[in-house]
Amino acid sequence: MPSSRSITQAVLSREQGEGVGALVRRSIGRPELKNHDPFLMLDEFDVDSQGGFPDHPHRGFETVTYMLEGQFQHEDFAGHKGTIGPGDLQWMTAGRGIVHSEMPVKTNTRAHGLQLWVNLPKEHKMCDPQYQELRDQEIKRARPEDGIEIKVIAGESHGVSSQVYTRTPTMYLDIKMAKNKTVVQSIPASYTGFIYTLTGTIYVGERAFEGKAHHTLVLSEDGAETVQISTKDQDAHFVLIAGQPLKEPIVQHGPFVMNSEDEIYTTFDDFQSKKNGFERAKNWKSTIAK
Ligand code: FJE
Ligand code: FE
Repeated sequence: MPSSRSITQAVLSREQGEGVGALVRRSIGRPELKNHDPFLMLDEFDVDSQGGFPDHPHRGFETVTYMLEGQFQHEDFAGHKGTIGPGDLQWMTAGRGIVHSEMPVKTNTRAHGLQLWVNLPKEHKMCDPQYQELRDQEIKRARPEDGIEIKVIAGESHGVSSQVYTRTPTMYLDIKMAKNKTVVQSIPASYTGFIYTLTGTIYVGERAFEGKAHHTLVLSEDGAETVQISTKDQDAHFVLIAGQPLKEPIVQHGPFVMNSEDEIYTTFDDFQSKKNGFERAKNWKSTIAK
């Protein structure tokens, strides 16, 4: 068995329109990278003050919003409301139902960040909605050596553990590396995973697979329990995301992700009739969407 995972697929994400006047680079969820169990979607979003994601529902999974630059506001049908800024995290378990609005704060800086959709196992799909919110300073860092900073958003790195509770076992690391550095990160053998590169170029695995910015680099599933990542002549910034595959049927209709067609029909009915978790959607309109 190799000691480091290698890269089995590399896909560039170009900007595409999404939501209302928003741009995203879609990683997981694009045609070449459908349902990377347990992950459903990863978007690198870049939204100006004109765009956003006005009132929309979710059921059956979690949305994890991690800001890189600028400010984003959110408001849901239960009155939960707030603003997240650079480095802040919102881990939202939609469970049986959330209706909310996600809009940039109207300033001159773009709102830039990542939104990951983590699927929920069957027994958690209809759980109570939950928010886990961490400010930048509350997210723990591992510094295995000078020039390597790892923000532990979920899971564990170099003895540092995240306080986020994951119903689907998930590792989510934000890694910044100076040039000419090498890091070796442990990953549970059973996890599937990928790297999404934000800036710079990295080299992954024993064969030093080259990954440039805005690429999804899919990790091999060969039982190796580490991944080795190096930089050469450039600093780099990327996220490493891995998780335990659920191996359950996935039936997705937009923002509803269940295990069968039947459950999706029930979900449409629940949403239309405002029941089984969507009660508060009755006559609700967010105050932050235009
Ligand atoms: C969407 C359903 C959705 N990418 N990146 C359908 F939930 C969404 C949606 C998002 C989204 C939100 C943020 Cl803050 C960041 C995102 C999709 O809200 F766009 C469609 N079409
Ligand atoms: Fe949403």
